[in-house]
Amino acid sequence: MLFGLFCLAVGLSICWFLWEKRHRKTHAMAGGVHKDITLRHEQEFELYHNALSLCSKKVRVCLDELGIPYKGHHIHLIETGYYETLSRHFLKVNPAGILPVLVHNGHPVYESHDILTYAASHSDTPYLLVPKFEKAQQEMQYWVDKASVIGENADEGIKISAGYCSGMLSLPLFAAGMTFIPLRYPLVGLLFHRLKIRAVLFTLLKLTGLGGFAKLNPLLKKMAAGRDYMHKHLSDLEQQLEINGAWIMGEQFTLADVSWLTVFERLREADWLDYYLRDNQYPNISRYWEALKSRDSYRTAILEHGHHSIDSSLQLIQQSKAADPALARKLETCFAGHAFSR
Ligand SMILES: N[C@@H](CCC(=O)N[C@@H](CS)C(=O)NCC(=O)O)C(=O)O
Repeated sequence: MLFGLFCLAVGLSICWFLWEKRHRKTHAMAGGVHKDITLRHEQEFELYHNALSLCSKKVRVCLDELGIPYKGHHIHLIETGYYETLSRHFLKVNPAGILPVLVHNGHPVYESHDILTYAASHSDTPYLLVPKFEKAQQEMQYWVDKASVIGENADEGIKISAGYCSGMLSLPLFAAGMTFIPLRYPLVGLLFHRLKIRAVLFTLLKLTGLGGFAKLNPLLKKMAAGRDYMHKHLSDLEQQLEINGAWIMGEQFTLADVSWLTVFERLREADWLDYYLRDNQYPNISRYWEALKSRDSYRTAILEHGHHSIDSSLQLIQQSKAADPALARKLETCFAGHAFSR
């Protein structure tokens, strides 16, 4: 009898899994607008985004700076609650299962750096966030890319992008945040995530917590590489600001500044800002970060979209470091120089 029930439960679970798998097909999507796809929509612009997601923040700041009104759809990531990005309803919006997605007149636009360019070209005021001349546009694009998450190879990405480094530096934040998420939620990712390595990572972080993470050398090494390469990107930015003054491209606030704003915001919420800005190591960047925070878009697109998971994770990191100064030291010094010695 018991064996019969067990077999029935296993059979039903397999049927459920196969049925769900058929309805949750995921695959990569190219960046830019997809005119061949039309989604249900109510407004000219709609944005699928998440409070914590760095790439979502970038697009929210961009839309607010451009004065483009949009209808927002908040979609959970595992970091803020559960894998809503792997739900059937969201996979219809983006089969890649990632955020953000801008929908313009029903057509989805993928990849945040492409969304910025697309949105800026649909603003009522031409050249609001983009310089007029082609050479300056190319230079701006270099700085946009340097703060973006392009491609899916993080080990290579950190060498060219501060955006990728901030992803690596987020590992302690994610480890802290997973404390508040039940184990069954990351397990869903093991079943349905296109990029299994991400689901494995979050399951592992759930199992280890922040304390356990600090003992996992392979992950610490990755974080340390991101931490050290970030210095290289910040030195480049410091030099650019020294020459150009107020913003990356000089007098004009551009898509490059939009992109870097979210990199610094991630450093703030993952408790790395003091490490990078202490002792006035980067005086121009310190001044620049203050100027970024004083923009209206920082309030409307970042602060007003706060989420309790971000605050609780940051609080937990700060409390853990205060209670165990060795942990703070380890995060700041482990595998120092390793990234450059390979
Ligand atoms: N290159 C993409 C990266 C998008 C991306 O990785 N988004 C993250 C949030 S910042 C995501 O949706 N992750 C969901 C997951 O991996 O499960 C872009 O710039 O839009």
